[in-house]
Amino acid sequence: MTVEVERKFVCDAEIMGKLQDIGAKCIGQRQFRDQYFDSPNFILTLKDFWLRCREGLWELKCPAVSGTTAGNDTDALCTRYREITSLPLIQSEVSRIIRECAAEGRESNSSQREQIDKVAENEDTEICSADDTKWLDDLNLVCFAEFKTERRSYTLEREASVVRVDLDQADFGYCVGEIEVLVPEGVDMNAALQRIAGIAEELGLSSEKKVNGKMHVYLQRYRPEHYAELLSARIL
Ligand code: V4E
Repeated sequence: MTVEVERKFVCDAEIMGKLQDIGAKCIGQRQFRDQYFDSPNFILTLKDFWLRCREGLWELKCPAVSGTTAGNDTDALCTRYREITSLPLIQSEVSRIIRECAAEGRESNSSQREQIDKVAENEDTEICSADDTKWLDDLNLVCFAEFKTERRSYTLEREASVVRVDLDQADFGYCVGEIEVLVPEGVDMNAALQRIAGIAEELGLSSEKKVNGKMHVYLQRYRPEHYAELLSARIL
């Protein structure tokens, strides 16, 4: 499994030129549609788990422990998520999180009770294939966000490792850039954080504050109730 260490940045009109200037290689452009799923009472996202289907491929981003010693500025601008891409693993992890939430006994209202009962009824549900969405129904998961992204991707080589830069344009009118390094799980993340900070400096990016991702803006605009809950839980 890998951990994605990532820093988002605001894209300006000069960014493509700057990438070229620092030796970035454009590796292509593609469009994809993302759908994100959660329970109606936001069990997954309130625990910072993000379940996504991108063009038929499933991924669960799970919060990763920082693995760094100091909470410095470089740290604060980056996110770290462990990525699970095997569907059976995703299904068992999601099912575990929902059951754990039930066991914590925080489900007091009737819609939350229904959610737990539904999961309990389906505890023996067989693992299904990628195009079979029965498991979503069984776990009472619904799509809460759907959007398309046009992505232009670049790679940069620094000290024998690859840094990736993506420039994303979402169909709801938001553009964002990402500097990303993939680290094998268990490996120290400091080198990745330093590498990202180095590229950000080469690109002349301001290092003042964290930049919002596509989901942040999407929820703020289209799912204000969900957004407010995530803000008060300090997930966003
Ligand atoms: C992890 C996360 C979300 C899931 C979407 O993650 P993101 O990397 O922003 O999307 P994308 O399209 O670039 O995925 P990739 O192609 O890299 O797999 S939505 C919200 N989060 C949490 C989060 C956060 N709290 N803060 C920031 C700056 N980003 C994400």
